[in-house]
Amino acid sequence: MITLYGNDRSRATRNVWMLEELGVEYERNMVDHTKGEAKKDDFLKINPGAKVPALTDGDVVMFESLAINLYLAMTYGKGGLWPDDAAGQAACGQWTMFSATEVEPHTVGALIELIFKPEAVRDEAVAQACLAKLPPVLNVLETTLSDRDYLGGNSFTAADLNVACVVNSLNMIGFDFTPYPKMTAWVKACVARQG
Ligand SMILES: N[C@@H](CCC(=O)N[C@@H](CS)C(=O)NCC(=O)O)C(=O)O
Repeated sequence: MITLYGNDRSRATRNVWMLEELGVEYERNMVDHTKGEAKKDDFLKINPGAKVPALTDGDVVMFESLAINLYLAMTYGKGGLWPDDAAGQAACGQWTMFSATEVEPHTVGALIELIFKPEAVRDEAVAQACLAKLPPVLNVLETTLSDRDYLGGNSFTAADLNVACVVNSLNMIGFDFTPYPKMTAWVKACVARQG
């Protein structure tokens, strides 16, 4: 049985999205990182870094949300969310790394300063600096999606899920998506799959 650790106020939601796409059975352990539960000894055996999400699947023990999604796709989504061909698989790797290194540091940086931190200690200048990094990154998505419906080509794969879950988080701060019409249509279509 697969167990996903982390509650719905964490990045575990992106793993729930993947698990639901794949239609595999799983159970949740709602470790609440905001209450220090990720620092307890039992959880530290799963992620010594004391962060959620994490996942166990038999002998497989994993952390890092986007890598968990790649594992799930390549294990349970062959020929679908995990393409059969090397080029499609490499696209999943490429876009996942793009999401983790080029997009998420700036989205999370802005979210922390605009909504996650207590108001008294928020830093508007840091938030704006993060937001200022986004246009060239989002333009990569806009350009890519100008001649295709999905990042890897004609069908929805782990590449789309792993980027869309990060880009969509910008809706939490009322981000202006109008300069990116193709990307906006794509992210809406991806998110709508969650029902
Ligand atoms: N890169 C990691 C980030 C994990 C992360 O920062 N998780 C947050 C919740 S979404 C957490 O557990 N924070 C606890 C802490 O930083 O002490 C991933 O994508 O899984």
